[in-house]
Amino acid sequence: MPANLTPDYKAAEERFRQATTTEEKIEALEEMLAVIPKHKGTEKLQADIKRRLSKLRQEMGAGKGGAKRAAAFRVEKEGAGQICLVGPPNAGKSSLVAALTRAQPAIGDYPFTTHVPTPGMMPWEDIQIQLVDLPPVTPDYLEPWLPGLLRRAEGLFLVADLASDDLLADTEAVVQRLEQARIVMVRDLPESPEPLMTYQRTLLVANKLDAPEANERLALLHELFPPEYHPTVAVSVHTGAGLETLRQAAWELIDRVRVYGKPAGQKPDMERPFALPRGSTVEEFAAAVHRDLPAQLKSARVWGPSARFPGQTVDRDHVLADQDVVELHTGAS
Ligand SMILES: Nc1nc2c(ncn2[C@@H]2O[C@H](COP(=O)(O)OP(=O)(O)O)[C@@H](O)[C@H]2O)c(=O)[nH]1
Ligand SMILES: [Mg+2]
Repeated sequence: MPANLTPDYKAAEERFRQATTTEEKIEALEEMLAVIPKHKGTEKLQADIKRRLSKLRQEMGAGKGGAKRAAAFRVEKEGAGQICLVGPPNAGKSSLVAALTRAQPAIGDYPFTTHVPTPGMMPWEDIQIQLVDLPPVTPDYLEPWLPGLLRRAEGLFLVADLASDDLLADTEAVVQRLEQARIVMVRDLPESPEPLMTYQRTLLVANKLDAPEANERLALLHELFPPEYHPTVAVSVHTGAGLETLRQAAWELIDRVRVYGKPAGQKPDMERPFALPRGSTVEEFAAAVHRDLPAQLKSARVWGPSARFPGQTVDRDHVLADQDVVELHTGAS
């Protein structure tokens, strides 16, 4: 079976080849393992990556508690998608995560309050989106584990501080620092990406709209980051302004569709939608339900936006739309 390795995988593999430190190598291998298509054709390769990873982790761990340290910085993905919050110190990243989720990251007037990634789940309609609060990024401060987390996210919030006179310089510094780490914040993923670069869809979140002169600063921000290239949502955690718009924008940022499963002859399960990348097919939905399903799939029926009429019979290449209901038929049913 062909391995069908994706551009993401190849970029991570290239980073691995060029890595000079053990930490960089581990980060690249973890990324390779995270994005490698999981099927029979790649099983050997997966095992090989795991072997190399555990060897490097052992090297790191010798005397330094490296493995344990690394685990503290990993975030188990949950929900429909993961958004990481990056920004300068004090912009309100932790306040945003606290306001939008039930997580309670430390909030402080002093910078560098947050030292480890702190995830929380943000409800939106019938799904949840994972937000990850992170330490700040400045020209001379970037946690070594942070770029790896950003690469694996489904999207980023770049949080800017409308109460700060250093708004433009601080925000631009984050963009620059991440580009040095080969992460480019974009509105849309490029059609011909540069090798070695990771592109992340990013929403500029301008916080503290309640602050004096916030509107003037927002206008300046728009000049440096024109909204047509940098989608922007202005919010205030303190007054709640813009937070509903932000939830909606977060859903659009992760670029997923919700698909509801329907067992043959039964009502659809409207409680727990599957969230799949936009453009996913019936076959990919089947794989998300169970890894063995695509092989057994005979036909499928679709109700909802992508169906020409309710209950249309479609083949496995049919592209699904948000809020489709899908009934999968296997050999047995
Ligand atoms: N005026 C105002 N202050 C805010 C707002 N959101 C957060 N803050 C304050 O900004 C400071 C830094 O917040 P924090 O969430 O710790 O920022 P972080 O360093 O980006 O995580 C705290 O004193 C917050 O109370 C807001 O919407 N308006
Ligand atoms: Mg914080």
